[in-house]
Amino acid sequence: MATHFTKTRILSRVKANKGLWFLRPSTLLSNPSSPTKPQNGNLGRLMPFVLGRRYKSVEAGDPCNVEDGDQVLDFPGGRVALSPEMRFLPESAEERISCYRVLDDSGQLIEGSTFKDISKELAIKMYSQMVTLQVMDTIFYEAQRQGRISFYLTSIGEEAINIASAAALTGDDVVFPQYREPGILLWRGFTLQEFANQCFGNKADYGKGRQMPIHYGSNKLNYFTVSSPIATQIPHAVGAAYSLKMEKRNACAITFFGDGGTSEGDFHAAMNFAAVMDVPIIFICRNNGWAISTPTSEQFKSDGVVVRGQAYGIRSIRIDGNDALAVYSAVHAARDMAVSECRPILIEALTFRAGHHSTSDDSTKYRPADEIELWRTSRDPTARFRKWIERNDWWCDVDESALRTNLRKELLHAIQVAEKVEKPLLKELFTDVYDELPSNLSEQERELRRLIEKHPSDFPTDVPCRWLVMSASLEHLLMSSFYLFDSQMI
Ligand SMILES: Cc1ncc(C[n+]2csc(CCOP(=O)(O)OP(=O)(O)O)c2C)c(N)n1
Ligand SMILES: [Mg+2]
Repeated sequence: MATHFTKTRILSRVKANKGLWFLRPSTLLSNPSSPTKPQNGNLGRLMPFVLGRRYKSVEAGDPCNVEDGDQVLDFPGGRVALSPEMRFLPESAEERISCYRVLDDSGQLIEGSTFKDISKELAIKMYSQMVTLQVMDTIFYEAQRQGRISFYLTSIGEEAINIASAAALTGDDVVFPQYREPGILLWRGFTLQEFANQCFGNKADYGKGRQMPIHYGSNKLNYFTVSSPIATQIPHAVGAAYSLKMEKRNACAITFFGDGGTSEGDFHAAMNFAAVMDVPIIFICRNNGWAISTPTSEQFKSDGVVVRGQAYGIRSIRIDGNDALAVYSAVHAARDMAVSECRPILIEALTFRAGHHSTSDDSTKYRPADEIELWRTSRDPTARFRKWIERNDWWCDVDESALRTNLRKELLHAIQVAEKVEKPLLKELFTDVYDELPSNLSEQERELRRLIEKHPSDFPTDVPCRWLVMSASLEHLLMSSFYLFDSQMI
């Protein structure tokens, strides 16, 4: 059944049936900055803004495959070529999107690969920090097992994504992490002592001991504090990128998230906003195969995450996340495009979570041990990068053992110091959200103090907290002066 349309017939029929308006961009507002005549109150004031934005969206949709003589449907989203064929898009492309790689498994450069050159100094710094991350993970993990900290989460297997992406950014770029990216902080100069202070929740922790271990953050280093609810950082990053754009800063926002994070609505809203607002941002998805015990096959049916970029109108690439040179080169190029063209870029880095999800997880319960072993040994990103720097004669066994021995010593020292530092004041648990403490929080604070007093053995003894000893009736009498008294004491 062939149907023949003419451009005018189609347009007039749709107009008549749907009551829609089809306007060419030029007819919408030839000069978006010249306000239309106010018609009535608020609406009149809003008109220039609304029309100005609509004009842009029409512009954005213009296709490149419309040729002279084609039958075309002109609609507010742009011009589309018409087709007499009823053709559904297939649910997937015939071929999966390929993965950009520079180093093979044995650390040898793949012939013909394009990558950004790095100096010996930079390569050694990158390698040393990947090792630092490994040693840090081993020691903090052991500290958790010994009961010295309450929780920990390693980045084992994802050292290249952490360090090589950090190396490709500048310190002005604002980072919004998920939680498996402490390597960026490390690269920016967060000390082992600062990591230890946060994990031990002591007085020197910038979060004042109010967060679980690994929820690092640093104002100074442009690294937003880790937030437990998955994917909430992604729209925040887009907002920050928009503000960088408005302030015309020579920087971008960069946000990290896992494959699991892409199943949250926040991911989709953020991608769409970033594309429509043309903001300088890099989205890096660490597709490590698992969201705790949920495999990617239960997260999405699409060809991974990279294909979603195009659906939102975002330039995208899939890379080997265990190849430090590929990560460095791709993030470097992405940053250039994001900043100079003011546009979002999506990077899907394929990797594997080679450790348990966290200290609350045992991944051998839901995945084969030999698969974990394979990724931990022959596919380890740090070992691969070491092979490359050794081939260049930039590294040897003596350097390796000196580095690891020193790091171990430094970390053990940092832990010992962190453990001895006082805990933050109990009072701090309730501050920094409201200017003035609301009554429900004051009540919670009083209740907590009463509980600690009643059951001292159930609470840590190293939280400095002087008790307000008072009987219930006396407390009642003094209620009005309580806040003043309390805030001066503790
Ligand atoms: C909104 C929300 N839902 C569920 C959780 C529980 N949770 C914590 S981590 C996680 C898995 C996230 O997986 P992924 O994004 O792939 O990151 P990965 O751990 O693999 O690095 C889940 C479901 C949470 N923290 N927040
Ligand atoms: Mg994951």
